[in-house]
Amino acid sequence: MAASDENKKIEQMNKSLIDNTNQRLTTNDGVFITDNNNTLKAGDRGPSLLEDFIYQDKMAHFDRERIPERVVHARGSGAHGVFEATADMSAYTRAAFLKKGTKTPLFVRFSTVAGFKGSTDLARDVRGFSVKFYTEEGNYDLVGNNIPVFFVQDAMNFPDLVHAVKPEPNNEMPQAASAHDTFWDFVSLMPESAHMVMWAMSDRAIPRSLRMMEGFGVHTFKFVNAAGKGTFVKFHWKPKLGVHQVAWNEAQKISGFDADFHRRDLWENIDKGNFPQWDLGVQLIPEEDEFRYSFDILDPTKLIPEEVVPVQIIGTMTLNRNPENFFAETEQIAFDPGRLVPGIDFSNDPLLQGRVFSYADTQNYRLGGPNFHELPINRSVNGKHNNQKDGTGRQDILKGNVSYFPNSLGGGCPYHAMLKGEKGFESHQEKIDASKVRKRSTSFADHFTQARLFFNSQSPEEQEHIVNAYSFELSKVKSVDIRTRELAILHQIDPKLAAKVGSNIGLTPPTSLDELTLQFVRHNHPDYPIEPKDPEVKKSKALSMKQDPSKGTIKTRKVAFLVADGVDMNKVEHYKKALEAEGAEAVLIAPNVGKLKYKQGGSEEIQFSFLTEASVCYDAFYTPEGDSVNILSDLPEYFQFINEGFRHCKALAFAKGAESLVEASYIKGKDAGLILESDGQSVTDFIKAMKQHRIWERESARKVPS
Ligand code: HDE
Repeated sequence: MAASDENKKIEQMNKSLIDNTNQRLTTNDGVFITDNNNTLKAGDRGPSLLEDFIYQDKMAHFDRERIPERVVHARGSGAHGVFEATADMSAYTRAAFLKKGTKTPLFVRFSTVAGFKGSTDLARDVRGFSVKFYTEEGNYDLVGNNIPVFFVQDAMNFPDLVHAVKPEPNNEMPQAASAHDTFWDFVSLMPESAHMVMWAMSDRAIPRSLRMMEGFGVHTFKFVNAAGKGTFVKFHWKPKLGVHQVAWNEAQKISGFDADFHRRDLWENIDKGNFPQWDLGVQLIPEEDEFRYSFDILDPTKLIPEEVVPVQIIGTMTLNRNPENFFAETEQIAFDPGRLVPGIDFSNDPLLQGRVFSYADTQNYRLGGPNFHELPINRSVNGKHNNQKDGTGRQDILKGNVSYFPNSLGGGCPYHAMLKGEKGFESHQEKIDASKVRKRSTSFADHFTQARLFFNSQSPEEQEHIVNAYSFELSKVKSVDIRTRELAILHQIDPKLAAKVGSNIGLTPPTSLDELTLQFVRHNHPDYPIEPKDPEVKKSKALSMKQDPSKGTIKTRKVAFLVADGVDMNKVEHYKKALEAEGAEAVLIAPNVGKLKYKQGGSEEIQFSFLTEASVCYDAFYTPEGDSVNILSDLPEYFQFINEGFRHCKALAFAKGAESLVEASYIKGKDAGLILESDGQSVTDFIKAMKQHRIWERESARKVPS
C-alpha cells in the first residue's frame, strides 16, 4: 500500500509530463506550425496582420507567464523525496503515514523570507522548511522554518512585521536584508521578537547549505490517537549532515559570486545521488503537562529545551529527485498549515490559528482561483471526491448530474466516512469555556528569558558572531533613536551583550526599556513588567551549532585543488582519492578553463577557473606542488583564494613544494587547519581538520584582509 502510494505520485506527475522529443511544433490547440520565425505580413516589408492567430497564440501566452510571487518566502528551491516512519507512534497518533514502516512521497520547499523571487540565497534571514506529505489519507503540510520560534505571538501582527522587513515602500530598498530602519523600528517596539531576532542574528541565519540546516514546526501541535486522546507535539527535522553555517563576510561575497549558491548545492547534490536526509523528531507533552513549564507552550516565541523534553526520532526523510520544471512544481506548490490528516491537530497557538486562514487565501489569489489543488504538484494521491465544482482552471470532469449532498440520485455518494463505519478527520475534542476577548494571555509576557537562554547556550565564537551581526545591522540603521531602543532590549537580555554592541555602534545602552516600547508592551500586558518564572535550564547544548566535532563528516564538501600547468599529477591524485573515499568532492581550479598539462605529461580538461570561481564557494583548499607553483605565485586570484579561505576559518593544505606560497600570503601562524607537508602532515590531517567544519580557534587569531 505504502510503496504503491509513492509510485502513484510519480505516475501522477509523469502523466502531466510533456516530452517534446520527436514532436512537431504546434499552437496551444495542436495546430502544426510551419514558420515560427515570421509574423504574417501584407508583403514582405509590409505591416503585420491582425489575423495572425499563430503569433497571437504565442504572444498572448507569453504576456501572462508571470503570477504573483509569494508575499513572503518568494525565493525558494524544491525537491521530491520520501518519508519513512521508523517508530511505533500509535499510542499518540492515528496518522497512517506515521505508522512504522510506511513510506510516503513528499515535496519539500526551502525558502528565504524577505527577498523577492530572484534575490540571493545567502541573505541573513530565516529559512522556510515546508514539507508536503502525500499520504494515503490526504495531503499533510508541515510548513516550518529553520528557527524554532517566531517574531510575533499573534497573527494580527504578521502583516506589519512583513512590511517592516521587506524593502522600504518609498524606494524599495534594501533587497533581502533586515539591516534597515523599518525592521529595527518594528522589532525594537516589539520586545516579544527579542528571542527570534537573536536567532536571526546568529549563524543559523546564514546556513552553509539547505542540506545542513534543522527544521522546526515552530508551533505546538497536537497528536490524536485512535481513542481520541490528545498529546501536544513539537516537530523537529535533524539533518544527517549536521548543522553548519558560513561566515557573514563569506555570505556577503557568495551573494555576489553565486546568488544561487543554496539552490545549486541542493540541485547538484540530488543530481549526483548525494540524497540529503533528515530525521523527523518529536517532543511529546502529555495534555496534563500543559501548564507545567516556566513558559506557555502555546507561545510561538518559546521553544522547549531538548534537555527538558527530549526529541524522539520517528522517521527519516530523503530527498531523491529534482523537479522536472521549476514553475510547475516549486512555484506552484501550495503549502498550507491548515491541511491536516487524521491524527494531527492544531493547538490554540494564536499565530498558528491565524495561519490557518492566510495560506489557502493567498493560494487562491496567487494561483488564480480555487482549483489550485488540481495542479499536479498539489494533487493528493488518494484522489478527491466532493461536490465542489467549477471555478477558474477546473480540470476534473465530474460525471453525472449530482453535485450536492445529501442526494439519492447519486446513491448518496460521495458518502460520509462514518456511514460505512470508516473514520475521517475528527477535530480533537477540547472543552472550551471562555469569554470572547481580544487580548494577549499574561502567560505570554516574558520576552527575554529564552533570548538569554539562546545567547548563553552559544560558544564564545558564536556569541561574537551575534555581537557582530547586531553591530552590522544596527550600524545600517539611520535613526539613533531606533538603535538606542534596540540596545535597551539587548540590555534586558544580557548587559554585556548590549555593552559590546553599544561600543561597536558608539552608544551606551539604556538600562530600561524605552517609553514608546513600554507603551506597546503595556497595550498587551497592562501590568508589565511581570516577574518571569525561573527557567528549567539556563543553557541548552542543542542550541549551539558548534557541536561535537568528532561526529563530523565531510560528505559532499567541496575541496578546491588550486592548480596550474606543470602540477604534479601524483600529488593531485593522492589527495583526490583520499577525499573521495570520505565522500568529499575535489574540484580542480586553474588559471583558465580548457586543458591542464601535468608535470608527468598528459592533461586534464578543466571546467573551473580562477576567473569564474571564488574561495567562498568552497569548503577547503589544497595546493599541490610542481611547476604550477611558479604560475600561482604571480596570480593575485590564487592568493585571494587562500587568504580568504584562511580568514573564513577553513582547512588549507599545502604540498611541501608549494609552501613558499603560504609565506607570500597573509596566512600567519600555524593552527589545526593549516596542513603543511614539511611538518609531517598528510591528507589524513587535512580530513581531520575539515571534519571540524570551521577552525574555530582561528576566530580569535589575527584577522587577515581578503
Ligand atoms: Fe508563513 N506565510 N505566515 N510562516 N510561511 C506564507 O503563504 C503567514 C509563519 C512559512 O514554501 C504565505 O503560500 C502568517 C510561521 C513558510 O511555499 C502566507 C503568519 C512560519 C512559507 C503566510 C505566518 C511560517 C510561508 C506566503 C503569522 C514557521 C513558505 C505564500 C500568523 C512555522 C511556504 C504562501 C512555501 C508562506 C502567512 C507565520 C512559515 C502569506 C499570516 C510562524 C515556510 O500565507
